[in-house]
Amino acid sequence: MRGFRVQLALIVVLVAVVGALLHPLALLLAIAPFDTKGLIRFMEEVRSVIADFLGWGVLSLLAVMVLFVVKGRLSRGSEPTADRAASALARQPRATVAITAYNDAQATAQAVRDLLRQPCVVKVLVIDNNSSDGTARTAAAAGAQVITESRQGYGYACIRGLAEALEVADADVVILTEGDGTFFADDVAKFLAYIDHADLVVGNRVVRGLVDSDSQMDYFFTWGNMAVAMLLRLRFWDGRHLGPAGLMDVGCTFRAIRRQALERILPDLVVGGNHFSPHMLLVAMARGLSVVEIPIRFRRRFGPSKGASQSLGKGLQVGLVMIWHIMTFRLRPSPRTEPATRESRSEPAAADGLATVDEHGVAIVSDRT
Ligand SMILES: Nc1nc2c(ncn2[C@@H]2O[C@H](COP(=O)(O)OP(=O)(O)O)[C@@H](O)[C@H]2O)c(=O)[nH]1
Ligand SMILES: [Mg+2]
Repeated sequence: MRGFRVQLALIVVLVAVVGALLHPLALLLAIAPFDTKGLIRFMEEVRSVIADFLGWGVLSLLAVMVLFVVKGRLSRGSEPTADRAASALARQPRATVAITAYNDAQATAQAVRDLLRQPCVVKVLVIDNNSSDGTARTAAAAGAQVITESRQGYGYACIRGLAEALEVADADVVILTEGDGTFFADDVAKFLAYIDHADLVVGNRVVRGLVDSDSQMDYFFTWGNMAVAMLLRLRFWDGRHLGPAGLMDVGCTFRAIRRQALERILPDLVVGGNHFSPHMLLVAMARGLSVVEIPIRFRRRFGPSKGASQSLGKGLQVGLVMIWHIMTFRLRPSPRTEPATRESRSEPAAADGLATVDEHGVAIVSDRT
C-alpha cells in the first residue's frame, strides 16, 4: 500500500499524456503516404477508452470528495483539536544561518553581509563545497564562519550546514539558504514569524507577484515543483487539508527549523545530491514534524546555476530523481523508544506508551517542545 497513491497519480498522468498524444499522432498518420486507416481507427478507439477512464476517474474523485464532506460534517465536534505542534519560543528567536556555497564568491559574500544585518541572526555559516573561485575567502571577509565540506553535492552541503548550525550554542532556530543571490535576507523575518507555530517553515517560490519573471522559476520549474509537491502531499495524504502541509514548492532551500526538531531529524538526512530539499520534507513529515510553507520573494540568480536550473535536461533529471525518491522513500526504523508525551500531539499514543507507528510504517515519537 505504501506509496500507492503516488503511483496511482503517476499512472493517471501517464495515461492522460498518452491519450493526448494519440490525436496529433493520428493526424500525422493521416498524411502518411501508405495505408494507415486501420491503425488510425485503433488509435481512436484507444483514445476513447482513455477518455472514458479519465472521465470516470474524475466522477469517482468527485464522489469521494462528497463523501469526505459528508463525513466531515457528521463528525464535526468529535474531531481532535488541531495539532499545536510547536510551542512558542521562550524568547525572541536567535537564528544561525547556514549558506550552501559552490563557486558563488561574489553573491555569497553579499548574502553573508545582508543576513548578518538581520536582527535575530546570531551567526552565519558558509558551507564551502570545494569552491575554486575564492568563495571561502570572500565569505570569511564578509563576516561568516566558513566550513569546508569535501563531499561534493548540494545535499552534503545542506546536511553539513544543518549539523554545524546545531553546534552554535545559543541558537534556537536554524535557517538554511543559498548564497546565489536569489533570496532576500529580510525574508528571514517571515520565517521567524511562523517558527513559533511550526517545527519547520519552508519557503514557497511559486506565488505570483513575489517571484521575478526573469528568475529561474519559469513555467517548467514552477509547474514541476508544484507537481512534485502534489506527489509529496499524496505520499502523506490527509483528506481534509490535502496533505499535512499545503506544499506547492519542493525545491526551495530557504527554510527554518527549530533546534529540537532538527536534532530529531538530522540522523535521518542522508541524501547528498540535488534532491535533498524534498528529502528533508519527507523525513520531517515522516517523523511527524509540523511543516508550514510561506510565500517568499525570489529573483534572478547571480552567475550560472550549478544545480537543477542549469538546463531543461538537468531540471528534468533532478525532477525524475525526486519523483523516484518520493515513491520509494522509507525511513529507517527509529532507534528511539522513549515514552511519547501524549499531550503534545493529537494522535492517540500506542497502547504501550512507546512511539506510535503511522500509516507509512514510520515510528513517531511525540517529543516536541
Ligand atoms: N549544484 C550544486 N550546488 C552546490 C554544491 N555544493 C554547494 N552547492 C550550493 O547549493 C546551492 C544550489 O545550487 P544552485 O547552483 O543555486 O542550483 P539552482 O538553485 O538549481 O540554480 C547553491 O548555493 C550552491 O552554491 C554542489 O556540489 N552542487
Ligand atoms: Mg540556487
